[in-house]
Amino acid sequence: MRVILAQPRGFCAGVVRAIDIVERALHKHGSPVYVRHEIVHNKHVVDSLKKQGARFVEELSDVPPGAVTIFSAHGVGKTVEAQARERRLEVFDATCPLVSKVHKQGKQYAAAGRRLILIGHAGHPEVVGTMDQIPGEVLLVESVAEVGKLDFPADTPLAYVTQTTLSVDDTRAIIDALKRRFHDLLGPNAGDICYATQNRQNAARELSKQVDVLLVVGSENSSNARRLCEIAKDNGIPGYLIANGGELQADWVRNAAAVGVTAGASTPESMVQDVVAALRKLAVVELSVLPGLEEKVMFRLPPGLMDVENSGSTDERNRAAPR
Ligand code: 0JX
Ligand code: SF4
Repeated sequence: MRVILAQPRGFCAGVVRAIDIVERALHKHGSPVYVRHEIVHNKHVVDSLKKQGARFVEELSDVPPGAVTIFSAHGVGKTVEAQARERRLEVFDATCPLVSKVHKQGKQYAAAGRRLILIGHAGHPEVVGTMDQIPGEVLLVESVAEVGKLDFPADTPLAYVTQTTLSVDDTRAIIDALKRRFHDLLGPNAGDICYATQNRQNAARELSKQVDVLLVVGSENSSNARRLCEIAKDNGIPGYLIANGGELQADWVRNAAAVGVTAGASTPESMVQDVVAALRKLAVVELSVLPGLEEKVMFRLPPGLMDVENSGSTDERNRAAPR
């Protein structure tokens, strides 16, 4: 069986930074540190940080007053920021700088008097945070069909921002539909879909042309990982989202001459290798990596943690990853 790994795959710069923040905060302050929401949407990452002393909560009311608290990579709204101040929490903000950039852009459009549209998935923590960062009403649009339901005049001054982990193709279709209906519309051309999301989707699309089935390693609640699975299906091959090698079903790959493997931005490389190991139990594997982009993006840590050592065990940074 030929097994081809996508490149790039797995951890993005925002995820590396977010995990780094939790581990450095633990090193600086000791256990426990509290993390609001899963730091990234990956069970293996969360479990590893729990073992190191992180405590995960959904609401700040579950954090003792004054405790060290970290906001997840997906960002938070104004309401959560205010709660943190009220409880005098010592906050380290692991919001990805590319998510913060969307918040800033949305605020600028709102300040210029434009009605704001957010293209994204309802209920996703990034969407909840972004909607609550932008003053005034923000209209959420999830599909082309929903563009048709917006009931304001064609010349209304509008602007849009987008969730960072959407499907590039779906988002382009929604933006085109908005442009067809409204004449005074501002927004970034391809939306705010981040470099990592775009690169992983491009690589998955390329890989899907060369394999019979695509395995996407990632958690169910990871938006960007789910989008990678959709790409397989859009290219006419089956795509399966699996958390690790234990979830692989022999049936999926039994008749496949070539199996593609990729991973969401929050998936550790060790889980990709776990899936490869599971494939090796089913067949003799010839492993290769699809030539692709090498990402060099890195984000700066918050000031209070820059000089702190990281002795954490989640720190894989894809160092051992085959390229
Ligand atoms: O569910 P998402 O894809 O937005 O997040 P995940 O899987 O935690 O990926 C990394 C964080 C992305 C924030 O933009
Ligand atoms: Fe940041 Fe993009 Fe990674 Fe999200 S997927 S954490 S926006 S780099």
